[in-house]
Amino acid sequence: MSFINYALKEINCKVIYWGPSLSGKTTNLKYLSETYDPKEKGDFISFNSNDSESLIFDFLPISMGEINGFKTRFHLYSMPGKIKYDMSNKLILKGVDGIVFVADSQRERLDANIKSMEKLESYLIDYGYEVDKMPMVIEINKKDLKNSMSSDELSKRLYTENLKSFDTVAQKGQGVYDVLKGITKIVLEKLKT
Ligand SMILES: Nc1nc2c(ncn2[C@@H]2O[C@H](COP(=O)(O)OP(=O)(O)O)[C@@H](O)[C@H]2O)c(=O)[nH]1
Ligand SMILES: [Mg+2]
Repeated sequence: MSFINYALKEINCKVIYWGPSLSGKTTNLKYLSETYDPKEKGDFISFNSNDSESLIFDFLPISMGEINGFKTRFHLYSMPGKIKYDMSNKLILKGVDGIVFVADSQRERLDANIKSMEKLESYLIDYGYEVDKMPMVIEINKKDLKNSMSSDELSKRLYTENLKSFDTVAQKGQGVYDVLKGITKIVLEKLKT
């Protein structure tokens, strides 16, 4: 749930990068943390699951300029994606304003993508969200690899043809900012209504 601080004139939104293990979620946040205007971002916090059993997500806070005199801040999170951390995967969705579904476009990861999407939907329903109304974009990552599926085919298999999708090579930063702009735009549009 976005948090509006009227005294400080700030809007805070929570965006989660969700997807199967190794799809490139951390790579997205890492790239943003390395390239975003240093004055407009906070510290990138990345918890490796080997180091810590309880804190296993990545976190990057960024500012995105002003809307109607309110400073907008986005708190970007990623989840680990491993079944082992199922409880934390679910908990991180609490209060979410927008989701970037990072799909691994390699054909052999199709099942993992589908399972991850099913999990996401069931958790959102558990929290009482209307899945259709949740701001969400699809990132089709690893487009540099030979066995990569087309965004059309993958979107069909994920039943997300109605959502905006972006082809990316997160490892090289390609498309990472398009995805960020895509999701923040939808989140802010929803906030206005
Ligand atoms: N070939 C290729 N590899 C990628 C791309 N994006 C990420 N990777 C690699 O995929 C692996 C998993 O990425 P990571 O961001 O840790 O995945 P996460 O589990 O979703 O956080 C790493 O070795 C990345 O370097 C990409 O666009 N193309
Ligand atoms: Mg990760």
